[in-house]
Amino acid sequence: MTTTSVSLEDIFSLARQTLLTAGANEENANAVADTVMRAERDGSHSHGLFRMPGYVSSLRSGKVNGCADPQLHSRTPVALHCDGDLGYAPLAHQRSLDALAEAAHKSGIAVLSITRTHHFAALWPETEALAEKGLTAITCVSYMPSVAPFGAHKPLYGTNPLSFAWPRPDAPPLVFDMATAAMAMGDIQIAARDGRAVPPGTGLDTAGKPTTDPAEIIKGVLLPFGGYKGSHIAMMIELLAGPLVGETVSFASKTRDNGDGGPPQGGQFILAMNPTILSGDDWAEQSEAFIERIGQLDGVRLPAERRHKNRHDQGARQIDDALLEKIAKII
Ligand code: NDP
Ligand code: PYC
Repeated sequence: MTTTSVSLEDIFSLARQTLLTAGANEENANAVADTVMRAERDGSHSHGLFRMPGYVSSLRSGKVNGCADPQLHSRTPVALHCDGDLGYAPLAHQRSLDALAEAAHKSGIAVLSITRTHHFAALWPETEALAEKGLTAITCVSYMPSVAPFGAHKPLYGTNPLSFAWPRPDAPPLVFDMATAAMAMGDIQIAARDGRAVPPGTGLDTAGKPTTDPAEIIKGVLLPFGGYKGSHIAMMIELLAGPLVGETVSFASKTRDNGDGGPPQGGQFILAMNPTILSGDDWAEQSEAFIERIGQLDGVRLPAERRHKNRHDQGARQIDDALLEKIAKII
């Protein structure tokens, strides 16, 4: 694989220009391009420029509204809803997360349900933004059937990511963000592109046999992480990001999807909690001692440490030439 050095500014401009060319308006293009640039900056490669062909094909097919005008309203002081207007999720986040934070700061806990949206990114930008405001946050989305429930050989659950963030007074938030599939679909696709085998236990081929060949898994099915326990977390996410918020579960999302390669219409569940109201002013004493204790153990690294370290480097990133060529052809 050969690569080219591209500055963070140019990554943003490339993503923005590509989205504008595909029909997005300024506000939507800027919101998505910012998410793409931040993914490349932090080293979330499967959800940065790699996703541009999918973003573009769904704009061009008309499945995604590139001029979406997401609308936020409060159903109660602690139950907020954003109608995404069939656009990509980042603009809905920009228009909703401050209000969610304000509601949680005031009432101790608040929920944001997002419907009629298309999420094709990492989830940490949402939880991390809330934790940077002193809140603890949980979010999840579903996808399209690509994961077999434990014991099955056929896809029913999406790759269904879950992100959690905890605020720290004098350090960046503690954040994890993970697919509940043994591997995110984006990482499987990158492994297939690069001709790399994946670990045993990642998925099955079309005959339902275990395989480490990512191309066979793409045709077959992914497995949930952690056996039946991960499978149940994936099931919970289907319910939280679907029926709870007023959207569909993965298999129903697929039924109305046009198969253009971009993300399906779906929902997002975001919960924000204020530790000062729920616990008291000294909430951080115990959590800081706990987090420090984890970090002191030999062989352990905290989730998000890798991303935050990458973030300190504001220099150019190495981008796969084949991907740059693919994006250039789209424009
Ligand atoms: P990873 O398995 O790479 O990482 C999961 C989490 O574990 C991260 O918080 C990561 O922190 C942390 N981590 C990784 N390795 C270690 C380690 N050795 N020790 C301690 N912590 C570690 O993520 P996935 O491949 O499961 O998911 C990748 C992305 O795909 C996520 O951002 C997810 O949101 C996205 N996704 C999006 C979907 C969508 O529908 N929009 C669907 C599925 C996935 P760190 O980041 O610092 O490495
Ligand atoms: O990597 O599984 C994935 C994924 C699905 C939608 C966006 N990313």
